[in-house]
Amino acid sequence: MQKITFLMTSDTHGYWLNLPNKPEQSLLNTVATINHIKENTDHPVVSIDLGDFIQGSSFATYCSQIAKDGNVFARAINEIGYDAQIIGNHEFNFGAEYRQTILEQVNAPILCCNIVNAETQAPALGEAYKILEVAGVKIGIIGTTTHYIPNWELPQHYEGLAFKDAFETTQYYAKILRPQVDILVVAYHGGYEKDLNTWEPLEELTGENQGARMLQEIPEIDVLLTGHQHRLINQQVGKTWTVQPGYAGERVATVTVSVENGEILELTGELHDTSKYEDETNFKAVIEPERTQGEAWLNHVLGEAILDVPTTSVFEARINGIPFVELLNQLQLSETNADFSAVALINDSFSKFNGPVTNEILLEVYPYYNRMAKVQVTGQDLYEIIEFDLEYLIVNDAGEIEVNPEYVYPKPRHYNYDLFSGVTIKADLKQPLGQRIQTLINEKTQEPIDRGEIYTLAVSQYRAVGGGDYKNYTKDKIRFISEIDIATSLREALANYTPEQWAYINENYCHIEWM
Ligand SMILES: [Mn+2]
Repeated sequence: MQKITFLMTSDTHGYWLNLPNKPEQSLLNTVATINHIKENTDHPVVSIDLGDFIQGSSFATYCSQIAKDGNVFARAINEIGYDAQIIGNHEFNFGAEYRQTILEQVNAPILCCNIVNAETQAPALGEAYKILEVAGVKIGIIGTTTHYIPNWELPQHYEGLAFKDAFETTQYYAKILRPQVDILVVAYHGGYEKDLNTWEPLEELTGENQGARMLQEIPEIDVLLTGHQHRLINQQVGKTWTVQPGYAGERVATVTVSVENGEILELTGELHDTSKYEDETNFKAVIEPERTQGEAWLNHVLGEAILDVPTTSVFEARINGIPFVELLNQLQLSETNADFSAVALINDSFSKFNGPVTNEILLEVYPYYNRMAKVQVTGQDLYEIIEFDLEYLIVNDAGEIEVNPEYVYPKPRHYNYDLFSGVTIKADLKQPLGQRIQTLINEKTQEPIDRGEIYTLAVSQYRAVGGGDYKNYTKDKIRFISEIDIATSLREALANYTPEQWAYINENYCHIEWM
């Protein structure tokens, strides 16, 4: 009998300096965990990273936007010594040149079966699969990426590429590989669209996540590695073992397969908590000099924000408005000249954007790279967009407003709720979904929004291309996309805003009335 352990990381998101909300921990702990597992395993270990490894942390933003060099991520990946690298959706965020330069520096084979050259239909970012022979055992690894990327990404970031259905392409290669290998591994940068015990859908079945369907309909798979949703999953489903190791290196997943004469005898999996392991190898040296340079840049003070913080509760800020969000809306309005603006309050760090603001604080409060878009909509579109937006909120039996549980589980999606400016919304959340707007008032004219009229609305590029599954945002409605991104625009405000501009925001941040 031979044992093989598949070790996997996913969605590490460049957290080499410290983890979100865990300043004492970083990917150095993840590396220590990987080393510990390898040293304490007396049979072969095959290591796979599932992608989303160059974007997310403020350090990753420093590398892409300031140093304009992501070589540090390739160096780190190479030093860890993976056997395969998979592509995540966030690998597309900073454009083709940045992405390709990093991928070319990665030693491990890049596996991606379903992102293809639009003309030739051949895999464009690496090989579709790889067959390894380890201790006499034949292992097939298929790499797959969620094909939903065009629903989030700027078109110029995937020019010349086509995204084939992840499920269908994986199924196609699984049938080809199965007769050739003893163990078939699918490494899928995507998650599960259904509950793995009840098979109840967990979300609208858009194709973003197809892991459950792979488990149900591709029996050829022995090990299904997943990511993208940042969930902690470790279980057997039928004959397949499947795992997902969370976010930012918080867990390392292992799946151990016992095989004899080509037959699989046993599968077991584990999620290893990385907070328990300290780096003793001075891996830190591998990420120098970027680490030190990045820290210096992150600690630089950009200017002073004179913003009121009427609440530190992110829930209250979302339902009543907050000056920080008004600042984002005002920046989008001045950049695009749109009639109205909508933007999400991404996380609960907004109260830090007050007083002296460093690059670190700015990127904690606004961590994404997003440009600003102007979209042309009818008044009817605006009604439908805001009705869909309001589905984020429900009223419980006690008559209190709360977050719709569908936006909390399985993946928190609070970033899909936008707050508006330039239009005053009067809404009654006790009415059925889709019928909650009582009136929409154009703040410029004080007239109601006319359903037949044409308006312009400023939103993030993510929203404009369809992010968040708002049906009314389609690419044909985009009239303008800014050159600068929202974080850069925030930096300019910190440098240039007058006391009058700050005061205006502090007085005019509320645009919603609950009935
Ligand atoms: Mn991710």
